[in-house]
Amino acid sequence: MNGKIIGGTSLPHIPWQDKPAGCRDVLWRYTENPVIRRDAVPCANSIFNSAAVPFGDGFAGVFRVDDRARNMQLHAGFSKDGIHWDIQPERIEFVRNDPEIQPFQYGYDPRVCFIEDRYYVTWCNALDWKPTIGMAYTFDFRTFYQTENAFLPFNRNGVMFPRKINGMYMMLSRPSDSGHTPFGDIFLSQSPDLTFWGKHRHVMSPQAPWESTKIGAGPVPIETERGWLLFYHGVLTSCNGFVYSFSAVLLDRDEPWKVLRRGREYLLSPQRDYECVGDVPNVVFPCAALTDADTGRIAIYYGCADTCTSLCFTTVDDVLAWLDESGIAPR
Ligand code: BMA
Repeated sequence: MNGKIIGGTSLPHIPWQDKPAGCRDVLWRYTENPVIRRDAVPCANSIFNSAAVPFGDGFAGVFRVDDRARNMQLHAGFSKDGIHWDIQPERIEFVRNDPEIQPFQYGYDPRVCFIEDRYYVTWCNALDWKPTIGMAYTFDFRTFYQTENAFLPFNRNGVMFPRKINGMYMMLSRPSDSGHTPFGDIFLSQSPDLTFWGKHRHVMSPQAPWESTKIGAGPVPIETERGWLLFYHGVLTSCNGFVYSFSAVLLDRDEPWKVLRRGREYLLSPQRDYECVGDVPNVVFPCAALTDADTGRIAIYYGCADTCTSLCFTTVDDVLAWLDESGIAPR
């Protein structure tokens, strides 16, 4: 049995291409990848690991732009079709209503999650130059209000759920170290107010070889009749360094720290030139997924080789059927 998307809206203008004839993969790439080139903004060295959401009658997003001094910055952007983007040339200047919140030092790997009446941004934020999960909200992608960091350093890949579950806001994250962390599990934390986070739960650890070094949540989880569908990245350490791929897992709808079924294999790994060659070779890193509740279509934005941004497609039914057929039950 497959599942309908719950709580999602119709998105008839979702970026989309049908699955190519003869393709046996669950997930297929946009033929015109990459959709955002590394130099789409004058100051940019690279634009990757970025998040897009439906906004008005088009789309908006928060983009990781590493500048030519190699500062890691966040920029807002807008698009009519989700494919051609107008990324602001200036970085986001966060408004801090509380002066005790530390001024922005760096930011990377943003996610954007619409909850109730606004868009929340989570990203890897510096607290005294040590990475943790920063938070902000916006109504219009013009003014961003920074709030307290969710966690202490060191942490990365903070990904919120799009609604309260059993009265609590929930966020996935991956506790880490100060460098290119050689370990990492996905954990879940809960909050009554988006400021104080606790009731921490372990969700999952690396299991298969493709993800054996570390794993981290990707786009905001998609609610389906059968559970929360989460795409997540996994890292293998090869003799030539890290290889980032991604797969999917189904989490319990009411207790989302419980894994119902997870992929045995990756769904996408770095195989195209633009995924294998760049500032950091062999990286595909998903940070956002658009969904159309009417058709179950999913469009995933993923960073490629820490250099540019691409799109790939699948459907809720395709991924759930794949998890049923070849996935692993929790042990
Ligand atoms: C991670 C993050 C990501 C990056 C990946 C591969 O630690 O920095 O932004 O894509 O490494 O370099």
